[in-house]
Amino acid sequence: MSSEGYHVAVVGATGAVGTMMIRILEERNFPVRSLRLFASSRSAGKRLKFKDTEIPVEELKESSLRGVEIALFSAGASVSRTFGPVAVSSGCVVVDNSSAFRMNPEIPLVVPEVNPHSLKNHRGLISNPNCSTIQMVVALKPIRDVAGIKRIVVTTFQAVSGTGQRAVVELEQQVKAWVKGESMERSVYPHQIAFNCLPHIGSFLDNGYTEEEMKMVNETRKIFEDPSIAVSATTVRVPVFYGHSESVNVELKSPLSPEEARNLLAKAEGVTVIDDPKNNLYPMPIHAAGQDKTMVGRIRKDLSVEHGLSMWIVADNVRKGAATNAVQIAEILVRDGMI
Ligand code: NAP
Ligand code: 3JN
Repeated sequence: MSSEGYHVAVVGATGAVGTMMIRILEERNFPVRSLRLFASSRSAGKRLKFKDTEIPVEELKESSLRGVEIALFSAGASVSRTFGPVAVSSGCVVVDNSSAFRMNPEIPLVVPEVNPHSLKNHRGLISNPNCSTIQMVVALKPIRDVAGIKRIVVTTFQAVSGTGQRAVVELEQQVKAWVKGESMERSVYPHQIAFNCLPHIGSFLDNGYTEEEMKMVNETRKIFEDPSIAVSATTVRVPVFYGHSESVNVELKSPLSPEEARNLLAKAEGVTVIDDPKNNLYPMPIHAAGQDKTMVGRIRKDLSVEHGLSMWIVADNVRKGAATNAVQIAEILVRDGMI
């Protein structure tokens, strides 16, 4: 690095995650020497704000990332597959938000509060997990360290921002149409999302689960480096703009009381405990939206198994679930001289 910082790029800069990446680089004062912004040809020439400058968006091409030292990708898996390895071969380190490389055993899948050690010996490409996985493993890590985990049963309640900017607009327009008594248009989801819940995120697979559900299963095992953990996931889209919520039941290897879990979580990196149900205090997406902590509450004994806990986990899916996690990874690379 020069004393003035790094040559950084954001790929997918005009999207829900990309625009948040730009904001998080600024908020966290990441050492940026230059920032280049890439998207599709549709957005070329558009200008986006970073600090007190306006940066033009460029169309992503094969040679675009030459001279870039760190690139944060969030333009979908096919863009990552096409342009990620090319960028790496020109000396760039890529932190990729897509599912393209997550399950590749050679590529680290990283949540800084959970497995930063896996960044050691990276080969230029690093994967950011799925948002639903990130918030769950941040909350379960301190519990797993003390009591071990046999099995996780999770149901998610995922905000529309997880689908991208078009879905945020679709929910907004359906709500406005409902208020005016007009019929609702839909193009992003297979059904109306306003005032509804869709147990359907990603495509359905032959085993009856969705892609999002199987991402949670496989990524959790990889991050915890334990293929024996049983994970059962049901992922549901709900009419919330920002903030994914999760109901999690965890079967432990050894006993841990709700009180002990609460104390562990209160000290854990990246976690805020909000757990005073008698005073109506528990995490909600309206609390989590706009900040970076994973919030945990409703911590109680799971009465259906010998060593079980139930809890409710909420985080901002676009920040901690995607953009902040990626920038935190880049910060570790810089801090530990891995770039
Ligand atoms: P979005 O709002 O739809 O934005 C998509 C972005 O990708 C836009 O900037 C778009 O540019 C750009 N893009 C599309 N095709 C491109 C191409 N051929 N070349 C260059 N750029 C292209 O979606 P999003 O919510 O930000 O999500 C983007 C991706 O991030 C997802 O597909 C997923 O892989 C990943 N993601 C990860 C998580 C996570 O859980 N970690 C969460 C959400 C998303 P234009 O504006 O020019 O079309
Ligand atoms: O739906 C959500 O809440 C999260 C969506 C993530 C997502 C959306 C489209 C494509 C992903 C992802 O990060 O797994 C992908 C993908 O990269 O496959």
